[in-house]
Amino acid sequence: MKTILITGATSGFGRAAARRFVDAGWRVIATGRRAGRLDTLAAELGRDRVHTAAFDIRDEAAMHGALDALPEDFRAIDVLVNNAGLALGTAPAQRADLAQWKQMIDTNITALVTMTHALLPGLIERRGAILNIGSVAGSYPYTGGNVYGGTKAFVSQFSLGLRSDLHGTGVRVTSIEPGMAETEFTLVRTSGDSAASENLYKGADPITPDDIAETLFWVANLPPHLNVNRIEVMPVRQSFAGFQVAREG
Ligand code: NDP
Ligand code: 8X3
Repeated sequence: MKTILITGATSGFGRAAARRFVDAGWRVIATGRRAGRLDTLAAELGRDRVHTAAFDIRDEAAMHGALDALPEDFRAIDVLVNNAGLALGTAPAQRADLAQWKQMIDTNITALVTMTHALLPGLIERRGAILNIGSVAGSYPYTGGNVYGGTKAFVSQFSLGLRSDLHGTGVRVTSIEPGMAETEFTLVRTSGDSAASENLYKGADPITPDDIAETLFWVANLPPHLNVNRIEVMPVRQSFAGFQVAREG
């Protein structure tokens, strides 16, 4: 039986992935800050199959404490899904809140590399896999995307760098880069504006959490000689807009 650690499993992609992997017989370590949500998930999926660890992923000591406290059955982690992350705010850089920028960097970058660093020795031992959740925002700029897009560009490039460093170890690394997906992402980004969230997704046929769970499951179950470096996936109804020009006068 294989074991997967999924960060940010209280909602959205992470929670759907926890369900998908348990459904297929995997053990899941589910993390996030909302202990109540994690407990509900473990009750739903079975406590023998789901170990939960509630901590703020920006808290390095709490992260190490949770990893040190893993029960024997959950210690041999085969796959790490670095999913916990967020966007905060949509204001242009000149009006952005610096605290929000730092929170995105601390969560989407610093915590992601800290978790990766902690699990790398075991992943190398087991010839495991690292699946990082990037975003189309890391490749295509949009106004108000500033630091969020920057953090996801980091995820994409860090994933490639890991591939290079891990050459010969058998460890696989994939950056999965979704476009618009209906999760709690926009609620979080807008500090709880449910109308903004509903309006964004209305009529757009967005990506669903299950779509990304299925993508993660496919990548994690590929034959061991294959590495998917990067997957970019968007709703059919989302595409690209052009450049903008600030004209004189
Ligand atoms: P959700 O808001 O639904 O889920 C985010 C998850 O991240 C939650 O489980 C949340 O848990 C966790 N998280 C956030 N901050 C922390 C923290 N400080 N400590 C621990 N856990 C944290 O959004 P998504 O499912 O959409 O987001 C998952 C990933 O997908 C993110 O990295 C996001 O950037 C990325 N993404 C999302 C897209 C979208 O359109 N939805 C598109 C492309 C990428 P809790 O709040 O309980 O701590
Ligand atoms: C989330 C996708 O386009 O809202 O990463 O930035 S987008």
